[in-house]
Amino acid sequence: MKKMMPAAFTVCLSLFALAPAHAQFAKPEEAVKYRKASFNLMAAHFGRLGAMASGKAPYDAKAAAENADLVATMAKLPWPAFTEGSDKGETRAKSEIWKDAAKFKDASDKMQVEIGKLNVAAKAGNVDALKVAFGPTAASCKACHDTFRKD
Ligand code: ASC
Repeated sequence: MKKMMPAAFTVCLSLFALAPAHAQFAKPEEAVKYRKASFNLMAAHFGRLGAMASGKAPYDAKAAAENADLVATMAKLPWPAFTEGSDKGETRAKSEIWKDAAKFKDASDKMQVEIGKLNVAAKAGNVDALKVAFGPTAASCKACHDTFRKD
């Protein structure tokens, strides 16, 4: 099948894969919508883990593993959607994100590291492991919000 793929089509595919992130969004509003969607889904699944970690919901090992996987997947998505010009409109993103891009990247990397640990902990099959990992992960979310999000 691969051999039969016309060269031009292969070139097109490679260009698409290498396209800069901003090319994925036709308009700044679309980038804003996309990143909000990923953050909202992340928060929904993170919240379910939080409910288990705090004892507000019964611990369910399978649900913990599934929710942590979803959080880890969602955590990869928002970053390319902080495109140039998408600091305007219906967004709580502060201009510091663009002014201090290295610091923002650092904060988002830290959060993804914590989420990686949370994902491992959520698969340990006991609520204590989840509790240990949940706090530092929530703190890494908050650290970014405190600096880079309005309100
Ligand atoms: C959540 C959620 C966040 C983080 C943050 C942690 O459940 O929606 O944005 O935790 O509040 O401080």
